[in-house]
Amino acid sequence: MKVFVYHTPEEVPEGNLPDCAIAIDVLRATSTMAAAFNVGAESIHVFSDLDELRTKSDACPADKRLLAGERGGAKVEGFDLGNSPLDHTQERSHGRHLFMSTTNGTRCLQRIQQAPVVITAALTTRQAVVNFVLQQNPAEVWLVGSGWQGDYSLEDTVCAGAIVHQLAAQLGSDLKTLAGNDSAIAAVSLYEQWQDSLLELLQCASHGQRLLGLHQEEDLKYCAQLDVLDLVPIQSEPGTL
Ligand code: 3SL
Repeated sequence: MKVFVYHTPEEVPEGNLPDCAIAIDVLRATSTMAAAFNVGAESIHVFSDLDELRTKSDACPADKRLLAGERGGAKVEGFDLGNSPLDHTQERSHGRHLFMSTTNGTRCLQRIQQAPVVITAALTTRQAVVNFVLQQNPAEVWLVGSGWQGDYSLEDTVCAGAIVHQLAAQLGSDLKTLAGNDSAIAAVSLYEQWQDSLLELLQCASHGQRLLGLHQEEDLKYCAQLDVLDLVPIQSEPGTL
């Protein structure tokens, strides 16, 4: 197995695909997707265009759907939910089909959606993702951070590093053998530096700062938790988990 880390969707090489592609948006899209499935959401349909989302969601009965969307960190007007993992409770999300649009997480997922296996990862699901990858044993894995408008995000790269670190430990492999590119080794170094203070790292990160400015302290605390959810969101068809 070779594991490649790409800090942003823009870094992903054109023209080839891995056996397994993993989208990461710790703050907050992939943390929120895992939180929704954890309370029994039926499916998540991901859109970049809000009008397309509204049109497609019309085909789903109103009591079975939830419209969830964020622009600039804030809820889209007229939608049921924004992009907070804490929005998802049993009462609200169980049995519902989510129609979701976020700025960077959506773009990341769409960039890799043609790979044969596509999953999402967050710090909350790190161990479940590692177990899934070990069970599938793909020859080539890509971990792709969503970043922020084309820029590197600390929180996505530290999550990629946490996954590579754990894969290496469980495979009994050294990084030289497992890492497909230098970014994978750098991501592990970032994780090893911050593994005991992930919340502090999220609070230092530029998007963490942005969310703190929007009074989302509890979201940062939630998203900084490691290995608390035993599930892996898997793409069933492009754009749907
Ligand atoms: O950009 C995204 O995809 C979002 O996760 C950003 S936010 O955390 O909802 O602001």
